[in-house]
Amino acid sequence: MERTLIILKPDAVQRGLLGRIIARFEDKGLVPAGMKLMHFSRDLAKRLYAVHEGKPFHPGLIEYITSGPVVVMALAGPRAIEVARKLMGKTFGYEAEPGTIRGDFGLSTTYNLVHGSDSPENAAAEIALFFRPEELLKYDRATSPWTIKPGES
Ligand code: 3AN
Repeated sequence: MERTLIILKPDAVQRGLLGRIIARFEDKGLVPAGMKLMHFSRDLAKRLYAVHEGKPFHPGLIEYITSGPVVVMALAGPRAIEVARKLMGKTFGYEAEPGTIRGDFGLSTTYNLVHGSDSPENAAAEIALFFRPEELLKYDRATSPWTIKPGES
């Protein structure tokens, strides 16, 4: 089963949207494999956003992601990376389609509520930044056979 790394950013925590955002992923059938509440150091934030180093928005992005607690989750499911990004919607709230997390809850260029890995390579690297292998749980939810037909890929 594919895994993706999701971060509920400081605005999601401060606005009390954690439950509503996590529900979107749960409703879709993605299953939490790991979850923690953290306050990123600047060093950790820079490692997460190393690919954006040098871009004009990079300093603001580091400021934002270190400005308060965040929730970090590894989610598992078929095509979890693509599915999670569809649920999140386009990067900026004002462009994101209604029905998506960013489309329903955000309007900002900076405060865009969630992060989701964008490729299998980045998902593996990002998950390893936050979780030791033994912190990632493999289990079936009671409803799993009705979310994904057994044997289906
Ligand atoms: P996404 O989160 O939709 O994958 P990316 O990978 O293009 O978006 O950008 C990573 C993060 O960088 C975004 N989540 C957003 O917080 C920030 N970002 C990207 N472009 C801008 C921008 N022009 N102004 C401010 N922040 C930006």
